[in-house]
Amino acid sequence: MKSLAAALVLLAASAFALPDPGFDGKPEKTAPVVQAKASAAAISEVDSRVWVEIEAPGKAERQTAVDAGISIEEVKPGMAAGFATPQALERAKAAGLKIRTTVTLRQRFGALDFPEKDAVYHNYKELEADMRSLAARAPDLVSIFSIGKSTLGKDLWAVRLTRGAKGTKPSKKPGIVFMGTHHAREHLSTEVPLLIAKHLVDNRADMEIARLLETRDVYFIPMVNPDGVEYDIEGGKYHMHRKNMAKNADGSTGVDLNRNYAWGWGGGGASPNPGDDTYRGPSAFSEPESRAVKAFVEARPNLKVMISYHTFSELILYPWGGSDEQIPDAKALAAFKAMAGEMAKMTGYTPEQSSDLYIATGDTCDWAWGAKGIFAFTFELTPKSMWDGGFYPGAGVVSRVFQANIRPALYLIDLSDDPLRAVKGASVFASTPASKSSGESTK
Ligand code: 0X9
Ligand code: ZN
Repeated sequence: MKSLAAALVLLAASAFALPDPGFDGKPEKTAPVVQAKASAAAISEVDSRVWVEIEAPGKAERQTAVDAGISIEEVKPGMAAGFATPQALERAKAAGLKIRTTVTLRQRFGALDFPEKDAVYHNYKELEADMRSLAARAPDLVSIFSIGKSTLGKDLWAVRLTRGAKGTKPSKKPGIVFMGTHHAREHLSTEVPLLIAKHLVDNRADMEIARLLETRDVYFIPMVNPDGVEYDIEGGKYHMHRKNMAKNADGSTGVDLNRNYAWGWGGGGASPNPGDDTYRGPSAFSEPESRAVKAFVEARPNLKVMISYHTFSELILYPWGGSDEQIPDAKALAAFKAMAGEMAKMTGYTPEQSSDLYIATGDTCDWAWGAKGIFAFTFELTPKSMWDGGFYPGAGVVSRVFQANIRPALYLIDLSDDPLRAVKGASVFASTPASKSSGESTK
């Protein structure tokens, strides 16, 4: 394993990376993302969480760690690592886990700093501005609307791309939704859906993309947790913040939105302790952000596919995540596996059932599949490990990660009319398409 010093050198080196050009070769944006605010510097100084590495020869130890309230972020042979409050660390020790190392967040991430080097990433205002300019560029195709308000009252913006329907007007075309940043510090998960939307608009004259925009109803909600995102970059330094900005009864901040959905809510891998990073909230859908996603989905029975982007680890995950059982519908399971396998070939990511990583209840995709029958995938984007930049891999990766993820996006948009087609390889975007995609629903 690399030393901490080596990793910090690596992270510091990424500070000098130039802003990455967009997919069209033009710089996406040049403005610094945040202005420094004096008050915020102190906040990360009082953050008592630690980065902890535990001995974890197998899933049992990972599960014990998750159940103790540690948010596991990295899995390697023999070990797992992640964030823990002092209380979660004590619970993990009491449960018999062997702790290899702990470091404070300031020790581990103190060298990181947001502004200039990562200016390519979008803060909330910049995201909204880019969405509006996208809509202005192709008003016949693009509309934006708010799906609801965040805990602190920000609009949760959605972009819709389709021909012949605007805003919230219903459509009978098969639908798909791409979402980002349920978890605040996973900023790359906002960039990827935004760049996919831009790609579709800028390449709308391409025959296959024109067909998709004609026959599919495509939604993007790139920032599900804007309060958390803004807090994470406040003051020009990263705060390693995962949750939303809810004020909890015990005075702590935040609910893990990816534990707050009503499928298996309250079960394993989702902490009942408000201070933990994986706090599930006081009840299922207690949070305005997850409630807004629920309402958005329920208003659109045409939605057949969902991607919830996260970082990091380079994984493509499919339900269940809350249980080791396989989903009972054998045909659907075959389609999930075919799609995940195909997209793994396109990206080099690893396909697996979510719970193979660890069991965690109340996640978005379990609910989308379990309650709504939507083929829902969690993508854990780049990098592969904490040592490659973790949540903050720098501006240099944005374009490359988008490039790796555009084909899976086109593939899923294509298959959204009938995801079961995946088992036959029936998409023009598959690596070995069985036949030319008809673009027609087989349902
Ligand atoms: O723990 C999560 O919410 C996801 N990983 S992250 O590092 N982005 O926080 C993974 C969710 C996978 N789902 C389940 N295992 N249920
Ligand atoms: Zn995440």
